[in-house]
Amino acid sequence: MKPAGAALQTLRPFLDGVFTDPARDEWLQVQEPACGRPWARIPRGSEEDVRRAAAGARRAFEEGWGRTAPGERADLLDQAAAALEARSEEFARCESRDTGKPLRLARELDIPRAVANLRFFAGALRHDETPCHESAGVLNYTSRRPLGPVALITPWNLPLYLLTWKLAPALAMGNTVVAKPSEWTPGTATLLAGLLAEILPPGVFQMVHGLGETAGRALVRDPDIRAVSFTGGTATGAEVARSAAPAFKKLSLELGGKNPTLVFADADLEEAAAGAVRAAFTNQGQICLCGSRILVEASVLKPFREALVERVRALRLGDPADPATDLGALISAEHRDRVESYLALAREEGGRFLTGGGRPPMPEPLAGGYWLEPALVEGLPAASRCATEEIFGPVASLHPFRDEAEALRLANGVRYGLCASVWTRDLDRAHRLGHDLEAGMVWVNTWLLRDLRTPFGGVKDSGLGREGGRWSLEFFSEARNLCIRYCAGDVPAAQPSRPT
Ligand code: TXE
Repeated sequence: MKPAGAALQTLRPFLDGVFTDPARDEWLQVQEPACGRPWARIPRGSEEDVRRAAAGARRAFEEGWGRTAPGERADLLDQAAAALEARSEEFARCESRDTGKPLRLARELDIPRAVANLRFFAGALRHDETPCHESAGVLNYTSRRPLGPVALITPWNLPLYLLTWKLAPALAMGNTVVAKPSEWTPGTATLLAGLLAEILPPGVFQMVHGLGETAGRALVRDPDIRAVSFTGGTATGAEVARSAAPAFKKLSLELGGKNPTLVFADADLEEAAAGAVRAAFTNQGQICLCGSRILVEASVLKPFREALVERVRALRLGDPADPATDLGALISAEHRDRVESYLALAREEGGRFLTGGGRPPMPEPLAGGYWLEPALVEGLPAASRCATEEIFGPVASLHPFRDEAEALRLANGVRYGLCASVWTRDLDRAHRLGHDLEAGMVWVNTWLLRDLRTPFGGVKDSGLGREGGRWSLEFFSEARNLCIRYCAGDVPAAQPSRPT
């Protein structure tokens, strides 16, 4: 942690291969959530910075990146993965300082996953195929073209993990990129820009800093931007969609969730309790996939509740750098206030706190950080605001159900539909629920077990589109068809007016 009064680092936009002064001399401070002290400043962000970034990305696209051989791009992504892996510890420390998350989590999840994203899409590109449809005397083949400059707008909860999740397929498919990391967590994106400066031609990766309402909004609207991949809140996603619509930009929106964890009496209850606690509280509950509603079959409510409470109480909050720490700080004072306003509302809505929900006393220098004890609440009506709205913090509610039909009704009874996790030993039930749950992803007897080849995304208000594996490659490219009619010996030429 930086001692009080130490000079702030200045993080600048990365444009055309170099860190550049912003157009306006207006700055925001970036705080270290674990202690509340500022450690850096970033530009507030302006339309001028965004214009420059997008125009540079357009130039780099036209000057050749869009026409490089796929094998060459795959090699560059592999180089980026190796360079990032070699500096994993530095990136993990930066991520932990910037987000308040445990260093152990950054070391074990965020940074290895960022490396895997780059490596995975290098491989996916090498093995990519496009279809060819043949009929008598006619050949239709599909080619994929890059879109041009694309915008990647990312949140503060998994900063490098989510940026590289979008960046790798975007570059793989031959697009150039303008990234806007969250104003709360600009650290690792800035480190990545420095790293990519050694690997990519200037302009292929551009990065602007700043607020959503300045830099983010201008980026979505910029005329050179052909697609927007956004991860963030549902309300912001709706605004991004409105801004992108008039120019028919391609859109991928990964938004919020209020995900259910369903625990049936036939499950291994110890494993289910461990899984439910991990799903609810990893990263302080600040992951769109977090299981913030725990639905449990009434016949096992009592022992399951006890197992849950014991596990939640055993979670250790503390210095993010301490390897024994399970939970770090929330991202900001404002965010903690918002989460606490939900805790107050939970009491009004009839919730009973089984554990947590207070501000823990922390020793110096952590006393000024944004700490909150993980909270488990029961007794909330299923339709209450706390049981249906995304809180995005260390808060989970517990709800009993009588049978599978009621479990399904409760699980589907919110406007979100990102993911669900089902704990049961009954294979028929697992398949039935996998089919009927309104969610983009269903896990059975696990949570957040990812295979990067699989589609990722939500239904209902959790988003639009899918990323992952070939879905990412499709999003970041335009499929085009070429139809060739030819005379093949005695085979009659196909009649163009009659579809095959
Ligand atoms: O996210 P925002 P915030 C949810 C969660 C959280 C709430 C708000 O419920 O409490 O969203 O968080 C940029 N045009 N999630 O305010 O505002 C912004 O600068 C273009 C769920 O941090 O959605 C940042 O880079 N861009 C989520 C990014 O959008 C705009 C993760 C996300 O910010 C913009 C984070 C605009 N008008 C929060 N306004 C998840 N799905 O994982 C903001 N931005």
